[in-house]
Amino acid sequence: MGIIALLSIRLVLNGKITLNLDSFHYNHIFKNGRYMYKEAWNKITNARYIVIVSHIHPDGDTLGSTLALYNVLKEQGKKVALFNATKDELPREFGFLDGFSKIQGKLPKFFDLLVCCDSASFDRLGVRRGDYEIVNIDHHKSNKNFGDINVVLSEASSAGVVLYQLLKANDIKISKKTATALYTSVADDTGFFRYGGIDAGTFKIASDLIECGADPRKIASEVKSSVSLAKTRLIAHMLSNFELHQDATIASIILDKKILDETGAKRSDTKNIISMLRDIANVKVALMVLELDESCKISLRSDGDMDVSKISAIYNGGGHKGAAGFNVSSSDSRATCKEILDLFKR
Ligand SMILES: [Mn+2]
Repeated sequence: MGIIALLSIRLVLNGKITLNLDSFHYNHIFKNGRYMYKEAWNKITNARYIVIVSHIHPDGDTLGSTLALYNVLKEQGKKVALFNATKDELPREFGFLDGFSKIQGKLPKFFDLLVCCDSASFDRLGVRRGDYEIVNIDHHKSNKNFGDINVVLSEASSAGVVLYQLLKANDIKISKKTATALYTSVADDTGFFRYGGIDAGTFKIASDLIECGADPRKIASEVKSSVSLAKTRLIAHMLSNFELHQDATIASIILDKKILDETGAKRSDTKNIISMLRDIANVKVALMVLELDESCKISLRSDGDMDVSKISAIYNGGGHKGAAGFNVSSSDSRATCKEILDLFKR
């Protein structure tokens, strides 16, 4: 054990992974180091039937990374299936990715390994525990390490970056299909290279993915230029009805069921539109309250100065410094909005 640990320390120091020196101990190395990359890949290679799961109400990061892994494993001749528990709400702008049409809303009866990407907790997967093992690939600081193997790099700007590191550490060739999915994951989770821990490493990875065949212009156009009319109407509603608070440093919008009905927008159409309010000059934090059947879904975005994941943590939600989300078990969207706004007064 000692020798392996020492070897891992050396490999990690020589590698590109940044370690937090405060937590420089066994567990950290075994969770985040190269040793873990090998372990994770062995587990995947030795599995007989793998189900790759994206999180509920998926975004470009979870879809891009799971589809990238799907393509890699297909190319290796593995038996593999794709699952999403909210299949009816898949955002269609990612439909150009290879494997997208193979995503199923039903789990296969028997499988021995579940691999998930971009899911901070098990309940985000929408599946039941069963007789299978889990490889958890993620970049959320709040990740609960619920897998049998957890490849969690909290400094990574997207789950796509973590999967990229995992593939590279295991000398896996990245095909054009895989590169396209990985680039989409990285681009989407950084708002097309604008926020969320982007650094030189992110650009190096993007550059390598372009060399592997990803077409940045085509991907940007597929993801960014396919907004439905319903979503456009929802955005129009948001832009004419948002409210400002605290010297116009906080912007909020409530989306009730009525407005979703009127515009014809689906829940997936509300994804990320809140960032438009955060982008208003002077606004530091944007808040969206989405009314659901018996709860409200809260989305927070900040310009980077304020850590909105701290608010999210109060409600057991997850997220990052600049983007976080959680549910509040009240269907009163107005009262909920006020309750969250009050938290910023402290
Ligand atoms: Mn992500």
